[in-house]
Amino acid sequence: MVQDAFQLDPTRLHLFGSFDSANLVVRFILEELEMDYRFVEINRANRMNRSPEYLKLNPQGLLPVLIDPDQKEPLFETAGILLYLADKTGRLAAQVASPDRGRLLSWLFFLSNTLHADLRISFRPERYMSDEAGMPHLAAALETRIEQGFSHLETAFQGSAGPYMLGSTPSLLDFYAAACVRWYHLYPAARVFDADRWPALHGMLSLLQDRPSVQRAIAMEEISGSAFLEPQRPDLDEAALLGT
Ligand SMILES: N[C@@H](CCC(=O)N[C@@H](CS)C(=O)NCC(=O)O)C(=O)O
Repeated sequence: MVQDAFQLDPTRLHLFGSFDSANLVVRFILEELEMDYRFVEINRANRMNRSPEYLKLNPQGLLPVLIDPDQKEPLFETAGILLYLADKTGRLAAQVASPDRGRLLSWLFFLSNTLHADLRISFRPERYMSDEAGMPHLAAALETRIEQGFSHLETAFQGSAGPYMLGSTPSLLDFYAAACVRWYHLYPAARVFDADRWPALHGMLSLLQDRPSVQRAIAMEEISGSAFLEPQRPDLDEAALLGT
């Protein structure tokens, strides 16, 4: 079974992921770019992401991984994969030159190493700290940081000609920010994204979730309901959620 997933077609892109996980962001981009690729499901419930075969692709055992026959090595880390796909196709970021290039890079790295990273700690704080008594303090600090993160994004959206982060058309940033909002709603427990507090971001999400690429991607990831604004918690085996 594990072996089959790693029998790759040497002529095609392969996206490794599990439904409704970080690979969703990469799927948005692949669909938006109308690229040909094969999705390889990695079942986290049976720890397939910790199998020796998968660890050869990403030593962290994290999803997503993208394999492109053009590259010597598998790509991991969501933001790196996104920028790679943009560069490969010349769209959704690659075409963004000075004077907007700095804005693109700053916010892409902010999404990756601050907002996504803080969300990830909030999903599974016990991976970062064993002191039960301190756990509520960590959770409260993360809530503050994540809310500040959305407020920083809101300010940036308000400073754009809009409705997207870089103007009238979506870029990598919008898809990545939208996925962060989805995760904020769903994990670790239901949270509400405050439309009054973050209106420009909310406006972008309502446009983005109707895009055909997003609709296709969520269907493929077996997501029902709206993608970003009123998402439904997936009906997953609890084990599959470990380490979301
Ligand atoms: N920094 C990584 C984080 C990816 C990540 O958090 N992946 C989760 C799925 S949403 C995962 O693979 N979890 C499995 C685990 O932690 O064992 C990235 O941006 O790609």
